[in-house]
Amino acid sequence: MPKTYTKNTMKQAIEGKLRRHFSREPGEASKEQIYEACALVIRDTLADHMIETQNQVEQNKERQVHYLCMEFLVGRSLRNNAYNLGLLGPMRDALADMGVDLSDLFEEEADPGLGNGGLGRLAACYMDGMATIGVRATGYSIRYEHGIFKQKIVDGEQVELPDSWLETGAVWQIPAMDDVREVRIGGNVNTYWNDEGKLVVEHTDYTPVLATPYDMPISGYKTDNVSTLRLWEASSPIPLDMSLFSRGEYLKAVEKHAMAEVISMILYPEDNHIEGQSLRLKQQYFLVSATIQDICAKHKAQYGTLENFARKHILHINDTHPVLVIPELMRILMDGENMGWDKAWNIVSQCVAYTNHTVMPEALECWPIELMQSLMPRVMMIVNEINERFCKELWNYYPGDFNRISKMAIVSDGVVRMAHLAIAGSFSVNGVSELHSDILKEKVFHDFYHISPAKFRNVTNGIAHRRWLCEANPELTGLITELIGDGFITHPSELQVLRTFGEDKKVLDRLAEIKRHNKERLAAYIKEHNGIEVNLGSIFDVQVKRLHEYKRQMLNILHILYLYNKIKDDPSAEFVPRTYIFGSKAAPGYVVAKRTVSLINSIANKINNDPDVGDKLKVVFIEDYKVSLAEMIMPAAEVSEQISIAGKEASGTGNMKFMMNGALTIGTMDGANVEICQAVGEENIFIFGMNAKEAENLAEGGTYSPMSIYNSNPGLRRVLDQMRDGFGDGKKYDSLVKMLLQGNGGPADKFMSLADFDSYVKAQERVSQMYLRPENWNYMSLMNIANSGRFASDRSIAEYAKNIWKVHTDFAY
Ligand code: 26W
Repeated sequence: MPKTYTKNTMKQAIEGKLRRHFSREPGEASKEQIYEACALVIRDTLADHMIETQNQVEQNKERQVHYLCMEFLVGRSLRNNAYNLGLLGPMRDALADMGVDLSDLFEEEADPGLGNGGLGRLAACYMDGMATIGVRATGYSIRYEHGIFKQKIVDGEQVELPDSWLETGAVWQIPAMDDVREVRIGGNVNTYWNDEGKLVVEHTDYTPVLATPYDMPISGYKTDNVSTLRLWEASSPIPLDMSLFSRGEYLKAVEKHAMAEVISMILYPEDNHIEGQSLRLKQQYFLVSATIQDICAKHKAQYGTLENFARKHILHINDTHPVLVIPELMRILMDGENMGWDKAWNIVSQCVAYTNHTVMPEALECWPIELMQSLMPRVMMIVNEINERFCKELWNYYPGDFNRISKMAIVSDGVVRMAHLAIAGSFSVNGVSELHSDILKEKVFHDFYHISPAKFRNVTNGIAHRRWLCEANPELTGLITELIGDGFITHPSELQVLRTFGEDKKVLDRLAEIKRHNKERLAAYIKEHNGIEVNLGSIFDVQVKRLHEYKRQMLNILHILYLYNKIKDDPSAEFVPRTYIFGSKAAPGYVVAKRTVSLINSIANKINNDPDVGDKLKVVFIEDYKVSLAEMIMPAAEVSEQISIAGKEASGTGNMKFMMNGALTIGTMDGANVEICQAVGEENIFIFGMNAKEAENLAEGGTYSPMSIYNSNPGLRRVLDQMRDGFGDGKKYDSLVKMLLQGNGGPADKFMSLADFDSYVKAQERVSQMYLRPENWNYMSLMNIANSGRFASDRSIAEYAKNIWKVHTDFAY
């Protein structure tokens, strides 16, 4: 069990930190200094546990999981760690004595934005799950100096500002200077056979980049097991004072210096879309090379050999971004350890496991051969060899079928297909929801599935329910604990017991009251930040996620305008009031997405200021959506919008956070919505629209005509015409309307919002009707909470551990 504190020992510890780190007495310290002092107290405990955990792993020679991901959207740490260590109480009391409010202090901490969206947040939820259920795990990523940009809305448009999270985030990171590694980028490779008949590889003229690790201890709930998140920072070993060199060489040195330093400067803000920049590829190789060198060096120090590597390590790659771990480990085993190809390949392909997180074609990475050749010449040689051997093997399965083999090749058409490399070099490939895993097997990776079906699995995503329920919604957690005890904190499936309270009016009323309090908190935030007074009696209907056409924020907008017209046509008609809440960052170069942000703000401005509308309808765009805001928004939501075109959202995880906090889902049969529907039953969710098969057939049939829907649906036509003309703020959205009706080079309405519009309107009517019957609504809400346990990351991690990683956990189903 973790070290405990009483109020008094906690107070002493905080005061001690204030004195020693800031030379301040508590009365003189700033809030920021007190925050840091608290963080340091907690960090000390975690650092002790981190060392103990590492010692145990070493002593017991345990198999370890290494989780590689270009993104970790960890969120704030102070509250999470204090909660997990059971120190929230003593800290709150100690600070109260010092005249400081703990909740206030939490706001001092920057929200580290080391990720874009789903992928990065999932990685963070998994670190929590792994620590809690006793998996020995290390996460690896890049210590981006600037995480995802800060979003400002200026005159209705998104403006991106740099994010400097390190000012208050650095306190959680412990530099490990004795583990600095060197990554070599570019240069030339010469190979020759030496006298003993071994291939010698010489790498010259490369740019050396130093990788310095910063370790963030990640706590688990009530356990000494601590996971480590190792973040690599890039710097140059080349000193800038090169006065002894000729001028030309000096400039070259400066160039190399700058190239190295820039590697960990910024997170690419594209989500589900590849820009193909060489810096991004350097980042990927930097992460992979530093990480695998680190793991190998430690392994060798312990075992004296890498021969038993696969028995002791799992290298889990989160999407293809770290897939170069495959050729990089081959390089180390062959060039560094003198292993032959087959032996090295056996090791590599037995320890790499790959999770796919998207089927969007524009997100499936393909890197130009020349670029890879110039940035990592030895790795490219190895990739070519992997490809050759792989194609030979394919020939056995599909003799003579050139077409199929070239479609499946790793290197083809001038590019390296990273997903194919990932599948060829790993022992396990999984999707992140049942539907998504089926689509991988049946469509995206069908030919690969055909030759090695046993490699393919599903592990449905899960969320850290302690962060998203227990910490984010303490009042609801209090009620649940009162009703069923606190077992669900470590055994989330126990939430099921809540089903027995479905007929208990008192419980349902309490549930509604708690929702109301959470709505009040969000309403106050909206008042302060948007200046909008929202109706607390209205349905809080929320769509928060990255802005992407496939996620169909557009469908939501079309419906809001449709409702607006209804009110305008008959202001005295019955109307169930709604507050539509959006939160979403658009990739800076994604024109349609940025235009959509602007559209939401234009309609918000129009609707919110129309006296005919009053408090029946409001539209709120919450600026700079991030983890800490999500923690306030989820508990306040009543309707969760999960309306992607079926077949495209791999899983979704926001859907799970909403459900767990008692919001009802309106959604398509996409990603994990399908399993949410199974879990709660069709009567406790609002499903609409085409399913994945229907959507695919319509898209592929070539008959889809949004223009004929426009022509035959007057309500929709009116909305689109209004959009075309704009909403009185001087902005026109004709380009978006054109995208929907004619397309812009590509198909019109690519994600078929118009095809699902009618069905969506009807589902929304059902939502409104249900809201008029609070006892039914609250019952449905309770059923959502009660059936959300299977979407906890503890369950997902237990599945990974049991079915893929083959490591022990303390989790009992
Ligand atoms: C390099 C550009 C890029 C960046 C991020 C391409 C692809 C990505 C991610 C793989 C996109 C992503 O975050 N996918 C989301 O992963 C979540 C976790 O599994 C799923 O819940 C979401 O459905 C999926 O969109």
